[in-house]
Amino acid sequence: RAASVSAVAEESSAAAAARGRLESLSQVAGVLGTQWGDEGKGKLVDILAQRFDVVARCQGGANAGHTIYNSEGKKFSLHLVPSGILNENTQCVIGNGAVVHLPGFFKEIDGLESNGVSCKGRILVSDRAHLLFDFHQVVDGLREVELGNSFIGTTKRGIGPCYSNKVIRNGLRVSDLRHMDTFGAKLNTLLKDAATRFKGFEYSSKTLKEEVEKYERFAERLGPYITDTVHFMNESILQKKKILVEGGQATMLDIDFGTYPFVTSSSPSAGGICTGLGIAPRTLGDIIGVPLSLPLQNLTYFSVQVKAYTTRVGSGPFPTELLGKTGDLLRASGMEFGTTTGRPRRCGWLDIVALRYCCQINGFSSLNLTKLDVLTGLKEIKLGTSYCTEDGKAIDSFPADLDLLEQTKVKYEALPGWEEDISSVRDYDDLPETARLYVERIEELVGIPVHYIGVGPGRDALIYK
Ligand code: 2SA
Ligand code: GDP
Ligand code: MG
Repeated sequence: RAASVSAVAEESSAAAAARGRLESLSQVAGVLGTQWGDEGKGKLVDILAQRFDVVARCQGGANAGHTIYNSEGKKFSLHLVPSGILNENTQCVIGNGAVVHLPGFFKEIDGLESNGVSCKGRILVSDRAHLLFDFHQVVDGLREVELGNSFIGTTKRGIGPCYSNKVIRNGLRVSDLRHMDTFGAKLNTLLKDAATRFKGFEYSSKTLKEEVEKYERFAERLGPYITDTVHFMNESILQKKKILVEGGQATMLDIDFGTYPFVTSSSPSAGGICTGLGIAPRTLGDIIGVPLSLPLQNLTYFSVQVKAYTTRVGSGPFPTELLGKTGDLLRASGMEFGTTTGRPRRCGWLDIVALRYCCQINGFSSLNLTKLDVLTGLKEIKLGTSYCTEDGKAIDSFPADLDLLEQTKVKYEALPGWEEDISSVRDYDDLPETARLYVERIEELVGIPVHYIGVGPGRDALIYK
């Protein structure tokens, strides 16, 4: 009996430590992907949302696919709506850095509402965010066809074409919905440009008229959501509200730092938070190492999502890719299929070189190692620890040059696997020794502590380390 009492005492002290860590999460926190996306960001955001007043998206659009299972095990696939929506006390922000496809947005809201999730008054859409039209999706598809064998493997959600219009400075923003008198003429310019550029793209004055009429209806429906979110975010910071930033995609898909051109068109790394929400870098003091001044007493806390192995969907280099049986096994047991498009994801070993590069760029303070359960049953698990050229010359940093990256040889370290089912483990010490060895070797190689470990898709399948 004494032993069981002490076990209870031990358990509650571990639980208290985990609770303490959660309580001490800073005022502005972020969950960002470190690989090529789909690390399980949605799950952690949903769990952490209980501790935050605001959950904000700062980049990307409905190319993202964030899967969450609620407490009853019901599955939700979110695309543009932030993953905080399942927590009824959280306000959700779609920031200026995001791109908004209104037909998809309303469909997503209708789906949530019909599943009992109330969205009314809980989602704020930036008046500075760009509008993504159906024609952007058509152009996305046409561009992919035009690229032939060099296609990017986009989600065909119109992301690149919409951001192109933003950067070339003729895009339409959410605030343009307040000026329907000039909306049609601006949209006409975009459609005309697309028709000039792409042979297969056709449109008529009837198409334009129908589109404008549709947007007149959308403008009315979106009215209550439209917000100056820059003002809202900064006021929220002054009011000491807790803010969680939810990244879409990941650093290796970043327009600047990813495996260009096989990347998305936004900045899913830490820099995208400031530009995509209009909050000052000093709110991210922990990352850039600047001493904080009032009223921001809390350091920013960044949780970095790392899948215990690596996946990538779409084309582009993937140094630790497994093309044989082990890759197929990971795909099957990890159910690695695109949340937005259903495409099979490419699978490979954890790439420490890419992970270190990501940590340099983002300055993460902890790791969330997800899907450790998927590795169960493998006799041996490998970690890609360094890169070298074909003739054995060491490559010191993650190469920008795709040709070099394609030829890169990866040096691996092999660790023993485990057989035990770990999906119901909740205490770190209850993991098999070899699983702990794997986690601790990653911490050692990357130099950042692992604070969370995912052992299943459900809300409760998380170990607080
Ligand atoms: P895009 O559509 O222009 O952003 O595509 C450019 C590249 O970015 C990749 N990308 C993604 N990679 C992983 N997951 C994403 N979201 C979905 C998911 C993907 C899906 O959660 O599974 O369902 O296929 C995502 N979004 C963009 C894309 O594959 C291209 O490599
Ligand atoms: P995101 O884009 O980073 O939010 O990730 P996705 O939702 O696209 O893909 C992650 C998938 O893994 C989803 O189906 C999740 O339900 C699932 N998942 C998340 N964490 C875990 C975990 O620790 N173990 C297992 N087996 N599945 C997980
Ligand atoms: Mg995803």
